[in-house]
Amino acid sequence: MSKISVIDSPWTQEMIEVTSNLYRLGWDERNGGNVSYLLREEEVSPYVDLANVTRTIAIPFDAASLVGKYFIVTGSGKYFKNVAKAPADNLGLIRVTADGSAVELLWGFEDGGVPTSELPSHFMSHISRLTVDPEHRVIMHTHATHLIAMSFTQELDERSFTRKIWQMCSESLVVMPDGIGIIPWLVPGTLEIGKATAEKFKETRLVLWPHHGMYGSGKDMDEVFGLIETAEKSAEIYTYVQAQGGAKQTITDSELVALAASFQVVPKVGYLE
Ligand code: 2HA
Ligand code: ZN
Repeated sequence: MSKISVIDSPWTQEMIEVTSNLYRLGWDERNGGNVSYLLREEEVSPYVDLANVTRTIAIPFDAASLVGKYFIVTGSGKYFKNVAKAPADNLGLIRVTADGSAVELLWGFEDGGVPTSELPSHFMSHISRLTVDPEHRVIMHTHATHLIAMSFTQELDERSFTRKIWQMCSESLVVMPDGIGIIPWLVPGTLEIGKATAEKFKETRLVLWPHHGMYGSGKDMDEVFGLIETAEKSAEIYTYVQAQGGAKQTITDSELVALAASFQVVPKVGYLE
């Protein structure tokens, strides 16, 4: 029985849309950035033959707690710029093998590609977020320009960095009451950076990789994109404020407390006076 084209699936369309938007915003130069999206079998089965594995690709860590799970992911070395015009080369639909040591390719990477070099960070982060949020589905990494710039000029202290982001947009605290986690600078693509990122994701949905980019997580594409673009917007405003000579006034802590109460969010404990 022939299936409907994978490219017409809502989840492929969401991947095309989000990678195109991230590129359009100037955050994902060259092969920068990567996205992985956890899919349910019933979302996948109308589009692909689940028994037809085109390749099996070993992964360098134990993904035992993701056995049998399906993800659509961006490819290693692939450019977000090109996803919309060639989705079947730049994206891949994978399933974790029964022993958690590899992934089976069910669709995509047609020019021989493999999943993102950041698959360890993505998989460890999915595992971490699923333990705190059963609805969790998306991990997104992007080189958001102003957040990266702030990682050079500001202290890499989670509380002080988060407070600056909260102060620059009235919506920031409402969107990200859990704040921004920060890991040390680490070599991308390694298990070490994956472990550090996943550990931070137990407490927050945003993790900054200093001098590199942002990781976001959430239950759907809009939530994660919205988190990252709100943090990045605040970082952009921060940049302009500094360029204009620094803030003469800001949103005060008591105003932030009132904001949180009004929108019924709980700011990370200890972050406001
Ligand atoms: O995939 O952004 O962190 C390219 C990257 C690595
Ligand atoms: Zn990166």
